[in-house]
Amino acid sequence: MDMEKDVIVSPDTRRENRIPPHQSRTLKWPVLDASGAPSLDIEKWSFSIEGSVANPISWNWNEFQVLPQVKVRADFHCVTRWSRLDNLWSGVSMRELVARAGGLLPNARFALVRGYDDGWNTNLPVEYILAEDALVATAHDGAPLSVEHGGPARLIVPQLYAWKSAKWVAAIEFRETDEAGFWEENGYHMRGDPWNEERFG
Ligand SMILES: Nc1nc2c(c(=O)[nH]1)N[C@H]1C(S)=C(S)[C@@H](COP(=O)(O)O)O[C@H]1N2
Ligand SMILES: [Mo]
Repeated sequence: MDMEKDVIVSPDTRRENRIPPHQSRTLKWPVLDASGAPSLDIEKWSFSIEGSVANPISWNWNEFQVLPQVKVRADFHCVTRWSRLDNLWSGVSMRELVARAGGLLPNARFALVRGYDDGWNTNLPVEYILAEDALVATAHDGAPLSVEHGGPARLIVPQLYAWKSAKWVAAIEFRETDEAGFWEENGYHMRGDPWNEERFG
């Protein structure tokens, strides 16, 4: 479906009606976060995969740059009711990252994702973070990801509401049990599928 043949097109983006219930399309890209961008020193940046994987692993910025890159075209649906269509993300696919951590252990059922903004995290089921369109993105529409949108690197999980797509991603912990993250503790849904309007738990 995509003209660029090396682009993974998110399954939701291939739907005929691409706007989930009670969402409206925006051509802008609003900035939304709980407490603003953390100050990050690229020399000290690292990203880790922890918990229920065969070999927990962590990359510094230079190591992360040389991992195989993918491009994903996907829509982005915020629970505050805006949807931004046709984002072109580039970065490293979650499947690639988990493979480099030796793969999931059989008890891995949920992910708890931490941002560099102090205390912020979010939880989701493992099948969404391991979908073919999920990635740690370092660029958007051909430009390096801006700090306000989560640069240098953010998680993108196109098939869930945007709050699961952790900006300034620091670590992903795979777990047997589901633990509520920042918004989830405040009543937001443990899964957050926009097509089923899973806004609140
Ligand atoms: N680390 C971190 N990631 C975060 C947030 C946050 O506060 N901290 N907010 C989430 C919310 S509620 C939304 S809607 C999206 C917004 O992404 P954007 O600012 O790039 O549009 O980021 C999500 N990721
Ligand atoms: Mo949000």
